[in-house]
Amino acid sequence: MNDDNLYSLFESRFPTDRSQPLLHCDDGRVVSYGEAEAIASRYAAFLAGLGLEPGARVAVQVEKSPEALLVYLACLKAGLAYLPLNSAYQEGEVGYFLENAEAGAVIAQPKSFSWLVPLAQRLGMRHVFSLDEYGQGTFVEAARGSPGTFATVPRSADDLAAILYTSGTTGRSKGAMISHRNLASNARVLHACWGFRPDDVLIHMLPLFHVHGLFVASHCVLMNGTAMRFHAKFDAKRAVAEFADSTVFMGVPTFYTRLLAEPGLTREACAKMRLFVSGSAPLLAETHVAFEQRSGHRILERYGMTETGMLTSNPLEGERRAGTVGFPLPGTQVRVMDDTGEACAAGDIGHIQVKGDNVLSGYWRLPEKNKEEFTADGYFRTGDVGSFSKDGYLSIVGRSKDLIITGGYNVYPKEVELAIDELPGVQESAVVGVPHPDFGEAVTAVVVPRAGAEPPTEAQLIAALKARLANFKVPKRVHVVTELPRNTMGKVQKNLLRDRYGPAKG
Ligand code: MCA
Ligand code: AMP
Repeated sequence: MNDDNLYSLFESRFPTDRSQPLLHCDDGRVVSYGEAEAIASRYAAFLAGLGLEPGARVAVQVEKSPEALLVYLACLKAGLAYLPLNSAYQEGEVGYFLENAEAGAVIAQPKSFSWLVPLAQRLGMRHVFSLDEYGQGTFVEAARGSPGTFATVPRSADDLAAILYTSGTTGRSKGAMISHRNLASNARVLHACWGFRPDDVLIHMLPLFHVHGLFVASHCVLMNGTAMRFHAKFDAKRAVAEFADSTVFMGVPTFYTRLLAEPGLTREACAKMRLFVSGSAPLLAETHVAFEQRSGHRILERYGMTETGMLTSNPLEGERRAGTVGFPLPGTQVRVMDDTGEACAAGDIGHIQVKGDNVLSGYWRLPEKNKEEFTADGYFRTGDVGSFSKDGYLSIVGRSKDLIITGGYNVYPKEVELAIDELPGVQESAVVGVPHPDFGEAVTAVVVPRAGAEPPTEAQLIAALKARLANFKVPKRVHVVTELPRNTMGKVQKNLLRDRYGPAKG
C-alpha cells in the first residue's frame, strides 16, 4: 500500500535537526520535534495496543495542551480516526457524538468524569482516559510504559483521518468524514499559498478542537518544520507582546476586534510580523481598515468550512480586498449557481458550490444527507450565498442555511430551539443571531410560555440551558413574549425578530 498517511507527510517535512523547537508553551516549556515524535509514538503504540483497529474513532474532549496536539498526531500515526470535541460540550451533546461515531476510546477532561464514566459504561465503551489542561491524566500515565518508537501505520489517501461533527439545520449533528487526502491537499496548498518561510514563528491561540486551530494553523507549522508559540487560549495583550518576535498570526474576527482594543497594537509592535490571517466568520471591512491603520498590515481573509477545509483566500502578493474572501485556492473549484442550477454571471448573487481534493467524501452513516448536500456533478453545497467580482474575488453575502456564527463558533438555531422547547413552562421558541460588537453575532432567544403555566424567567431559562448546551450556544438574551410573529404560511418571521431584538432595541 502507498503510504498516504498525513503523519508521514508531516514527518518528511520535520527539520533534520530534531532538537529544533516545535512548541513554545505558556509555562516556558519547549517541545522539540524529536520529543514530539517520541511522545506521539508512545501514545500511538499505546492506542494501537488497546486493540483499536485502523480507522477506529478516538474521541477527544480536552482543554488545549501540548499533549492534546500530540494525541492528535498519535491518532494519525496509529491510523486511527481523530474525533475532536469542543471542551464546552455538555453530557447530552457528547453522548450523541460518542454513540453516533461508535467511538472505540475516549480521552476527556477529568471534570467531565462524573457523567462521562456512566455514559461510557452505558455505551459499552471499555477505553476511557483522562487528560487535563496541564497535560496530566490517566492517558499519559497509562502510555508511559509504551515504546518511544512506532512505525506509522500506512493509510491510503481515502482512508478516514478524522470525523468532525457539525450541527445541521434540522438540529441533528452530522459527522463530516475527513480523509488523509482532504487534509494533505489543504495543508500543501495553504503552506505554499501563504508563503511559509524557514524563519516563521506562528502564534497559536485558537482552540484545538476545530478546523481553524487544529488543521489550518497547526498543519502550516508542521508542513514548515518550524515553531509555534502555543497558548491555551486567546489573550490579546499577550499576542501584541509576542508580535515583536513572531511572524504569523491566525484568528477569528473576534480576535482582531479585541486586538484593536489594545493600546499596544502599533506599527512598531507589528514590525516583524509578516502575515495576519482571518477566517471562520465574516471580517467586517471596518475591522480590516482599522487594523491596517493601526498595525500597517492588511489582514489576509480566507474562507472555509469543516466539511471542505479552506476554499478561497485573498492573495499573499497582490490586493487583499476587504469584504471579500479572495480567489479559489489551487485545486479547488468554486462556482456560484442560481436557483435553477445555472452558473451566475460575475456580480450576480447565488449559491456557493465547491469541489476538490479538500472536500469531504460524505457524512458518517448518513447516505441520504450525502445525496442532498452534493449536486449530481459532485459539487458540495456550502449553504453560503455570494458572488464573484469581474476580477474573480469571491464575496460572501449571506447564508441559505439558518446558522449563527458567534466568536467563530457555529450555532444552529434549531438545536437551541429544541433544547428550549423541552424546558418546563415553554410552549415554543425561536432563536436568531443579532449583531454583537465582540462576538459578531449573539445568540438570542424569543420564548412563548405554555398557557396556564408559570412563565419561566430569562434567568431560569439561561441557567437551565447552561446545563444542557455548550456555553457559546446558550442565548445571551431570552425575551419572553406572548406570541411569535408568523407569515401567512405559519412560518416564524425571524427577520422581524432580528430587527426587534437587535442591538438598538435589545
Ligand atoms: C466564549 N463565550 C462565547 C464564546 N466564547 N459566547 C459566544 N460565542 C463565543 N465564541 C462565552 C462563554 O460562554 C462565557 O459565558 C463567556 O463568553 C466568557 O467565556 P471565555 O471562555 O472566557 O471566553 P473567551 O476565552 O474570551 O473566548 C472567546 C473567544 C473564543 C476567544 C473568541 O470563543 C474562541 O477562541 N473562539 C474561536 C473559535 C474558533 O476557533 N472557530 C473556528 C472554527 P458565561 O460567562 O455566560 O459562561 S473552524 C471554522 O469555523 C471553519 C472551518 C473556518 O473557516 O475556520
Ligand atoms: P464551520 O461549520 O465551523 O466549518 O463554519 C463554516 C462556515 O463559516 C462557512 O460555511 C461560512 O458560513 C463561515 N465562514 C468561514 N469563513 C468565513 C469568512 N471568511 N467569511 C464569511 N463566512 C465565513
